[in-house]
Amino acid sequence: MLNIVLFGPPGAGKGTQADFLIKNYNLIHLSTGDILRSEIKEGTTLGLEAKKLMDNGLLVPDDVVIGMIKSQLEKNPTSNGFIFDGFPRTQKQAKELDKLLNQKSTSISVMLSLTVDDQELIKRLLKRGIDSGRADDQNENIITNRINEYNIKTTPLKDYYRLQNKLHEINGIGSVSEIANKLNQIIDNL
Ligand code: B4P
Repeated sequence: MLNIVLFGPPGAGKGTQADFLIKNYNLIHLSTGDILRSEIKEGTTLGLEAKKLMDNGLLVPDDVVIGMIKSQLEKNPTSNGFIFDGFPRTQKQAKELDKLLNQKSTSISVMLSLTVDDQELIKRLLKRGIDSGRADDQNENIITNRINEYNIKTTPLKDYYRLQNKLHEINGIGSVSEIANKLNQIIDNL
């Protein structure tokens, strides 16, 4: 199985690149952000609780997102592999993901980490806020909170995967296709 952690700060291009990877490698795309947004749209209790945190740029509790990923893994027992987009975001999430994959006799193959400077991230997200109306992309203070959450709680995960020789860092500035080509090369050389 090919299991990819697609990593990077908000606005780095994770969702954008995931669209190419799922087609090229026939993988299942699991984006915790997308799952949470669909819970919000359906007005579930989980969605209503998550919305308060997401609208302020804060992370949703670990147990909530771990439960979501667990149920998606159970729903897809025969997949070629998964792209984890926006998950894990904390050490606890990373450890639980390892346990869940271990139960399926598999593991993370690679972490693809997109690096983009804060100024570019803010520019991209404010633009998406205008184009899509996404609540957490509309306000620079909320975007800054998301970047801070990433720097404090999520960046340490690079070390978690670096220690396992799974971390690959890629410059996330450039055309979408240039970046997609770089990701493909890394995967093809695994
Ligand atoms: P996510 O949905 O994961 O949102 P994101 O970090 O903004 O990344 P996304 O994938 O959508 O954007 P992309 O970089 O592709 O998370 C949203 C919220 O959900 C979090 O703040 C948190 O509250 C909650 N959450 C989600 N997962 C969680 C977890 N595991 N634990 C706890 N809480 C969790 O693209 C951004 C923009 O850049 C797009 O408009 C795109 O068109 C543009 N872009 C992409 N590539 C580009 C390029 N090369 N050049 C120029 N623009 C580009």
